[in-house]
Amino acid sequence: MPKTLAYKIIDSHLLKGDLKPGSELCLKINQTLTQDSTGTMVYLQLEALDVDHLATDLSVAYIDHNILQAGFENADDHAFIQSAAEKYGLIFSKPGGGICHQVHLERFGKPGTTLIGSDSHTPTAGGLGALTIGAGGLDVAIGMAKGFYFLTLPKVYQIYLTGSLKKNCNAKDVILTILQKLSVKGGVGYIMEYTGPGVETLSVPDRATICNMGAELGATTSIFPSDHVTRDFLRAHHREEDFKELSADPDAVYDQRLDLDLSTIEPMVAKPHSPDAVVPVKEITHLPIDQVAIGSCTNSSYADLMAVAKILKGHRVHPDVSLVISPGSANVLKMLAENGALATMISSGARILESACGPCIGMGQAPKSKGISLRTFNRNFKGRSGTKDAEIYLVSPETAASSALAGYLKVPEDIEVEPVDSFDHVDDYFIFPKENGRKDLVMGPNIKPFPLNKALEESFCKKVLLKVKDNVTTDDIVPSHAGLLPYRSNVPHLARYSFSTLVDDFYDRAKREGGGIILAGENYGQGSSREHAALVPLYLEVKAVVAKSFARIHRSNLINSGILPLTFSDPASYLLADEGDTLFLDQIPEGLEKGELVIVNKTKDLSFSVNFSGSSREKAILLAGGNLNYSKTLEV
Ligand code: MIC
Ligand code: SF4
Repeated sequence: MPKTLAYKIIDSHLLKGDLKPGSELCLKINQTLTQDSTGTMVYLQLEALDVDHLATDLSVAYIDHNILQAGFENADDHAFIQSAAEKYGLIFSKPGGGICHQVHLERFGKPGTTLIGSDSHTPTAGGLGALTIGAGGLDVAIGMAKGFYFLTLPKVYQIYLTGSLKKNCNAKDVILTILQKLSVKGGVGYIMEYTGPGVETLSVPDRATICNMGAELGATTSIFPSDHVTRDFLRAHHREEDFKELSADPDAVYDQRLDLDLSTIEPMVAKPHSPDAVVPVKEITHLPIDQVAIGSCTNSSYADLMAVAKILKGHRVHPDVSLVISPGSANVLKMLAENGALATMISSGARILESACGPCIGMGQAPKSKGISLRTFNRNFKGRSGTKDAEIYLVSPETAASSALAGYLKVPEDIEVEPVDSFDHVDDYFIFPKENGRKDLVMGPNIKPFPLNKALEESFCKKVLLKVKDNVTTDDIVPSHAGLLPYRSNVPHLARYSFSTLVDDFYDRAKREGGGIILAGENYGQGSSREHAALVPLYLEVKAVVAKSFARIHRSNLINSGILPLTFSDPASYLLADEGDTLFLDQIPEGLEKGELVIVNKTKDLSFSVNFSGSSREKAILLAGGNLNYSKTLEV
């Protein structure tokens, strides 16, 4: 039977299950990555799993998110993760080494392998022909401990590329165009697989940019074939031995198809506050801007930043604009320093930041009140920049740099960057595992134990604490910015800010009512993989979230925490309960088994049915009160 590339890799890593869309599989995992804002929880959970060695071929712990050290908290977390890396035999990438996805692409991603990471943009390395999936922290801890990962087999969406990009376009304009066509829900339940003659016109970093923002489509992952372009990239990074040619069978059958002629694409921009609010730049050109931020795991490669340097060369940033640039890796920064591009950026008046996530996660550079900021990043959710009333627009590095000079949103001129056939190889930020690692973990006072659930109850009667609309993000559930990120290892502190982008008093409501239920619309929990968006509700005794639909990673995180993710059997039932209503759920274990439960709304004196459409493993996890206890004894 002819196969898609995604299914070929899945098939070669299958430990359990069948290649049937919608069925649950167990996959062998070759690599894992973590970053620091989710990593503290991952290593606390790994410790709780009580293992003495890792089951993966390679695992890397990156420090790239919580970089500002305004107090001891972030530094404590870094020291903790470093000690865990040493204890368990992981590669540790020190702060300054770069953004996990960019560094992983340059140094470790391998065609044909599987990678899970505690970050939703882990699919970036799909640009190398690897199957790379963002997962909740506990799933990554289990991946390291046991070498497997459970996945509901997605369908495969073929994106058939023809033509080649115009000289003023970037791969960012491709994925923005796809987001415009398909929306932030368009990839839900799919792997996006890129095929067609247009593929070979895109470099590996271009492909990585496209795969990176597949996360914004809601896709499980995105993947490109591994071809001569991949070989050249790996050779330039001095690891040609990692190359393996891979593609779909010519007559592979896909579940959906989108045709895209790259030569018709033009510079695009995502308007506030969603990555799919996309229009061509030319439609809103002359929008005055206050800030331009270039970098992030989407657009911080050497080629992206060289294009920026070329545009800036000999010009000065507009007096009313603050231009900040964060190179994706120490490697990229060193090359820019050596070839003079860094000097060009400085001469234009740019502010150069550390190689890290930086402003993308609100770690500094919050715009001014009502500020308009153009960013080469992947998310523009309200408040994520650190300024609640700021307006964030997502663009390519070329559009960003041209606009920084003009002072307003501008269609960039044509630009060409010469390819590089040999990249630097900066090893100085890695600490490689030693034979006899340390035995203890370094835990500062900011590291608090994570909450654990109890076995599932027979029934409960709880109030609706909050009712929200469609597309609520994990940035809403647990906001992240420079003030809160230092508390990622301190769930009780984070809990105080839960849902604060939407309401002022969620914490008080939850404390007053002794927990409760959340009602939601479509795509609840889109965005970041942060499992804090489940751990905080667990800490606040949220028992169930009833939604029209869930985003994949957040749904798994809820199950891992023992919180019921239920869907309305009839979406219209969303109207049958309101904030403050008392809901009664009875015979819950039986209902889970059947896949259907009845909710009695005692306040309104009516009832409606909800579904749980999980696997038997997921039901067992919920019954056990979460995945940690369930997994301790599990072998495949
Ligand atoms: C993000 O871009 O939202 C993050 C920060 O990288 C998250 C992880 C986190 O919340 O720590 C992600 O995308 O998973
Ligand atoms: Fe970091 Fe931003 Fe990428 Fe998340 S999206 S990993 S915060 S650069």
